[in-house]
Amino acid sequence: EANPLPQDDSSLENMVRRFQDSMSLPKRHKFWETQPVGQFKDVGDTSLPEGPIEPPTPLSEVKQEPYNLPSQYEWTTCDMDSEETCIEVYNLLKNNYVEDDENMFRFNYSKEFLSWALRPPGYYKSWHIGVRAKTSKKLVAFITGIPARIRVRDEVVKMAEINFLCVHKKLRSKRLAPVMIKEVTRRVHLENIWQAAYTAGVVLPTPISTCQYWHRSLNPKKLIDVGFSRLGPRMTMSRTIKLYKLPDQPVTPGFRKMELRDVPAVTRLLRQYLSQFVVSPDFDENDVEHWLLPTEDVVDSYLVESPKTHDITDFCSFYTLPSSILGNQNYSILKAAYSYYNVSTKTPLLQLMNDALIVAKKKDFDVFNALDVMHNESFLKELKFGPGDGQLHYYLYNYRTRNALRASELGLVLL
Ligand code: MYA
Repeated sequence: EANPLPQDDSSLENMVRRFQDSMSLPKRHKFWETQPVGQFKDVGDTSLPEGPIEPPTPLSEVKQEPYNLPSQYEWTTCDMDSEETCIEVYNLLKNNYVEDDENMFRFNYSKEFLSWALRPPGYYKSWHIGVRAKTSKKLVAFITGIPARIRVRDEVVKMAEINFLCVHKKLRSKRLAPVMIKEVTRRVHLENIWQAAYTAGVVLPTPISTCQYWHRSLNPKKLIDVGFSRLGPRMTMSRTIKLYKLPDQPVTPGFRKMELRDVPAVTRLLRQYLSQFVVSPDFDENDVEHWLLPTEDVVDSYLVESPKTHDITDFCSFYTLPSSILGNQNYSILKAAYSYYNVSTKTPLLQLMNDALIVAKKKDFDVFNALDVMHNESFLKELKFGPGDGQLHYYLYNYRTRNALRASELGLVLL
């Protein structure tokens, strides 16, 4: 890569940035400052109303042609029904998607997971957007939206959930991401949808909430061997293994896997439960069937059916998201379960989640992860989860909330 001029470091802009960094002032965001999102300068301004930041424009005024890409690249709509395209997307993400701060692990979403995550009820193929190199046709960037109804307090808003933004490592810092975000925005607007929800590990203008991941070791020896966790002070390996030991079977009577016939009862239970949070999805039976009915190696759901009344009283779920382990001699994959939606009305949440840990362990997961959203704080410490480093920020596009929300006010989990 010939780049003869040391332009990047000496530019005035970068001097300003380094000065701002050193003063820990909020960073400038050349792109995000132009977008209808909460701006840092407005934080704490209680005179601004809650709700859309700008009104919808007439559909006839939405740009009809895609945004311009640098001339070597072209847009492609990724057909996730095609095994071949699915494999291309899978490989792009496997090699270029999110890593931890120390670059030891990288998300490795499976093809089956991507096909599930991107094809919920009412999905738009046009929102699965790729960028290819014109000459080689190689897929070099990706961004997706899926439709969702998201409730914010008493308003149910049609939104896009934006995910899987990825630019090939060799094409970073060339301002491709803003073009991709503008293009997905345009295609969402064409469907007469004007709001979006997304999460990111980076701070952008402006999080509606900031959460933390917690990790529960299921296979502590492997986690320590691969550098995911460390032996605690005054701990031996055998004491650590004993500390994280779990029973062989769930302990709650009536605890079983969710089935198709449970969809109506689970929908009622979940809708009732999620209504207490400030932000949550507005799930109907079709959504519950898609998002929560178990799919092998993608999503697992269990419920408690009362042995006496046969009522469905409690529910828990987790999704499967392995990470590649970068540069370890002995292991290449970390098998992680991520807590999804959990509802307790009769079984204490602590006991329900302990049963979830037990089934996850039986399914050979190495670690069980959970955010501190919803009521999760009530079980994290007691069930021996430890806080992770790094945070997850939640964002809304073109929708302002009065204040930032506490993580426990969020009833939404994005994949
Ligand atoms: S979060 C996961 C994001 N993906 C990764 O972290 C994978 C590894 N990283 C990469 O592939 C690249 O680093 C990416 C940036 C692609 C992330 N969300 O092209 P650039 C801003 C939003 O030179 P690159 C997820 O998928 C950055 O602040 N913006 O940078 C949710 C700067 O803008 P500004 C981000 O490093 C995505 C500009 O991009 C993110 O080559 C939600 C720099 O562009 C980020 N995660 O590429 C997207 N990272 O100057 C928003 C950087 O202003 C959706 N940036 O600071 C918005 C709603 C749209 C729909 C609306 C409908 C109404």
